Formats: sequence, structure tokens, C-alpha cells
Amino acid sequence: MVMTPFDKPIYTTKPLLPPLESLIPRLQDIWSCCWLTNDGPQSQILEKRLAEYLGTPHAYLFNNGTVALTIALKALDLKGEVITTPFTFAATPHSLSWNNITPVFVDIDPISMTLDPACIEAAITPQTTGILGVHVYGIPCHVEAIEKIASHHGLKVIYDAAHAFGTCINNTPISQYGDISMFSLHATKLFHTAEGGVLTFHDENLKKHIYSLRNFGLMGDEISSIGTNGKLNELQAALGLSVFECINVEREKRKQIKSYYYEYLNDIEGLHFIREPQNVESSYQYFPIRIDAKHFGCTRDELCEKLKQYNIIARRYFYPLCSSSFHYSHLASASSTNLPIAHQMVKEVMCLPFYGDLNLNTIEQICNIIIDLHINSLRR
Ligand code: T4K
Repeated sequence: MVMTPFDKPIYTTKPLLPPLESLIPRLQDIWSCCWLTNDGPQSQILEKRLAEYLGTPHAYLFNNGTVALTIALKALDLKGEVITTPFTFAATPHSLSWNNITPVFVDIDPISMTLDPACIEAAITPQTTGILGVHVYGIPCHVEAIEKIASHHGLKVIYDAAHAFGTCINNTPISQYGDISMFSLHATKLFHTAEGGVLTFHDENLKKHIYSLRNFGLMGDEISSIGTNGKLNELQAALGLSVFECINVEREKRKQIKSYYYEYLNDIEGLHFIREPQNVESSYQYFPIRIDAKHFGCTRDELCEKLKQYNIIARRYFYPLCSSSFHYSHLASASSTNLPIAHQMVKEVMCLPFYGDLNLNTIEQICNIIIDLHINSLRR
């Protein structure tokens, strides 16, 4: 089969852009009231829509997910040690470090790629104050087991739900679990505000505190805490409102793309799908696969290289493990013997291009390149 490289790069993700015209009336509103930031009307409308969509009483917007997560930890007054996963984006452990909290890495389970509850239990010490789980690729953590452990040991639970916008378990929105969840609204996310984040929570008592931490710690004229500037501006909120109108169509398109991938790549020895359990509604954020080199015929890295030759830029999310970085590798919990599954998965996992604009022809070509490489590698 003769295949030629794509003229333009096919990236792993592509921002969802609403029709430009849909933004104009919103921008006119901003111009006419001359209110550009600081909890303006566009942000307030978007917060209401998000609260409804995410199934939560409170949804607060932030200028990005990392600041939102850092503030969430501060709002819960977490200290000492917090148990987390090494298989995530750097923002997760960094949000702990910015709060002077020591991340304690525990291993993941090889199916969901999220925290292994048995490992959490074993890592609890008198210094542990919380668990920071990541619904990686939008696949839910073992929320029931984590809740049980947390309530038994009196720990707070925060979920980094950066990838989990729209994830539901048995129709229950993912925001219902844990004390606080953070959803990233970065341009690469299905729903986005170019940069942005949102915190969801249930506890009424957290409302004022989180609101104030987002706004320099101010409560009226009082400086009530050491807050920061976490505010989203009105232009981005307006963009968010326009993007919001497109997300259902985008989800449907991605659902279709997912089923094409499943169809084309089914039954390839050594290529495993990382999929959510049957009772979970997907966030349709990424399309992760796992390459078992022994059976597939070549490594994940060789596959990425091959795709690159055709101008397909697949990403090795999340390589390297956060625990392997210089900033965390000195921690006892970061040792490879403590994290055997994570160390295996980080060599095998990658994300294929996945966004609504991908056409069937492109998906077919991506899959043909993968299949060709598999067949030729086994022949060698
Ligand atoms: N927790 C987790 C588990 C996370 O994954 C993240 C962020 C966070 C917390 C923190 O949330 P934020 O503070 O970001 O809200 C990207 C994103 O920047 C980051 O938001 C995301 N996770 C991470 C997984 O991916 P990079 O360095 O891979 O982005 P970049 O620029 O390489 O973009 C990825 C691809 O998207 C590019 O190859 C091309 C395409 N792209 C990107 C941008 C920005 C576009 O086509 N247009 C664009 O405007 O981090």
C-alpha cells in the first residue's frame, strides 16, 4: 500500500472553534457594559451553565486548571503529604508542591490507569491529609473505594478531572465525587475557554473561601487570606459560551470517530484500547492506546516515529512519569520499585489524533500506517 505524508500536521488534538459570528453579540455586550474581568456577567452566565452541565451546585471559573487545582488544595487547607499518581501531567504534583505539600506517589492499576486503591491504603501515614486522584483520559478513578479509604482515615479527596468534562458513572456526573474537582478548560480540551479551569464542589462553606482565594484573598475590603489572581476574563468567558453551544455536536462526532478507530484497529495483536468501563459515559477527550511491543512487533516510540514520518503527531501522554523528574525523583515514593505498573505503562501508552474535524479518510490512513507497521515489524 502506498501512502504519502499529510500536507499539514495531524495533531493529537485540535481546539473546537465556534462560528465566529456567535461571538459578535457577546463581544458587543462586553463592549457596551465595559466590564472586562472580575466576575463579570459573561463569567456568571457561564458558571451557571457549567454548574448545570456538570451536575454540581457550585462551579467557579479560573484562568487555568493549574491555578484552580492549586487553590482547591489551599481551600481545603491540606498540608503534609497527599497521595497522588505519577501517571499524569506535571500540573498535578506541581499544584501540591506550590502548597508546600509532599506528593506521595502510588502505583496505578493497569486497566483504568488511575490510582490503585490498595496502594493508597498502604501509603497512608500520620502526615497524610488527602488523596489527589486523576481521572486520566477522562476514565474515572476508583471513586467508591477511594471514598471509603478517605472516610475511614479522615482524608480529603480532590479530583484532577482535567480530562473528565462530561464523564458520568451510571449517569452520575463525575463532579459528584470527592470534596472538590478541577476541570481544565485549556484550548486542547473538548470544552474550553482557550485557557481556563473550573472548580466544582458541594460544600456551601467553601464558597466564600474559594471565591476569595481566586481574588487575592480579598473579602470586601478585608485581606482574609493569602489568595492569588485566578480570575477568568470576560473575553474568554464569552468564547466559552460560544464553544458551549457546540459541545454536543462535537461529542457526537468524537463518538463516531472512536467507533471507527475501534473498528479499524480491533484485533491487532499487541495493540490495546484504554477504554472506560461499560457503565461510564466518556468525556471524549483523548483516544489512548497501549502498545505491547512483544506482540505488536515494535515499540510505542517506534510507532510514534513512524506516524511522524507521515506528519501525524501522536503524543506520548504521559511520558515521562512525573515521579521521574528531577524535582520528585528524590522522594522515596518515586522509586521504580514502588511504581512498577506506572513504569511499564509509561513506555507503552500513546494518544492518537482525536477531534471532531478528523475525517474518515484521515482516520483510515492513520490506521493503515499502524497496521502496515505491525505487519512489517512481525515479518522482520
Ligand atoms: N491536570 C492534568 C491531568 C492535565 O492534563 C492538565 C493539562 C492540567 C492538570 C492542567 O490544566 P491547565 O492548567 O492546562 O488548564 C497540553 C495542555 O496545555 C494542557 O492543558 C494539558 N493538560 C496537556 C495534557 O496537554 P501540551 O504541552 O501537550 O500542549 P501542546 O501545545 O503541545 O498542544 C497539544 C497539541 O494540540 C499540539 O500538538 C497541537 C494542538 N494545539 C494546541 C494548541 C495550544 C492546537 O492545534 N492549537 C492550540 O492552540 O499540553
